[in-house]
Amino acid sequence: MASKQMLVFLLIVMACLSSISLAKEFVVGDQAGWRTGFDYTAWAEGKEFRVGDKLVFNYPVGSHNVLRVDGDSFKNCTAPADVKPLETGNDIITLSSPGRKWYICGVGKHCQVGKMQLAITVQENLDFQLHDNMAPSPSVPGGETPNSANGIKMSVAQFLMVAMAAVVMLFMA
Ligand SMILES: [Cu+2]
Repeated sequence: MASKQMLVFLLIVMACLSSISLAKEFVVGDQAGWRTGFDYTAWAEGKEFRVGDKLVFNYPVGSHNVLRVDGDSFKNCTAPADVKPLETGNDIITLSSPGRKWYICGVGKHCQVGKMQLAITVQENLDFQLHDNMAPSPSVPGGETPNSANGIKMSVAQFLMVAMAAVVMLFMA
């Protein structure tokens, strides 16, 4: 029955599409963007960051930059020499591992005085991660993905849905 197989195919496609939309994009500071005098601690409060989500830093090119640092550098507002700043004005960082993450601006005294500091905690993505190498890595304008953890992700519900579709397909055959 071609139409039944088509239905199963559509179910699988839907499951894949909905899994893609699971990854969230956080625009740091929302409309304010990445600037001095904004409370990024308050901004991050209550937000759930998960592996696979993205941080977007928006700012006028040349005014600021983004440095990924460790906890000590964050506290002291120091930029280690080996940290390459992101400076496109639209820096996108894919959160590729769980744990505490720190970002500061390395321009002038923007960190010390302007409080351009963002600390977040990234939580493990509880979803199944399948076929890590099958998905083409998405292009990341202006940013670099530290580790390529971009794969097709499926939630438990979606996995069950696909499994059910497979069972249905078996019965239809
Ligand atoms: Cu700055």
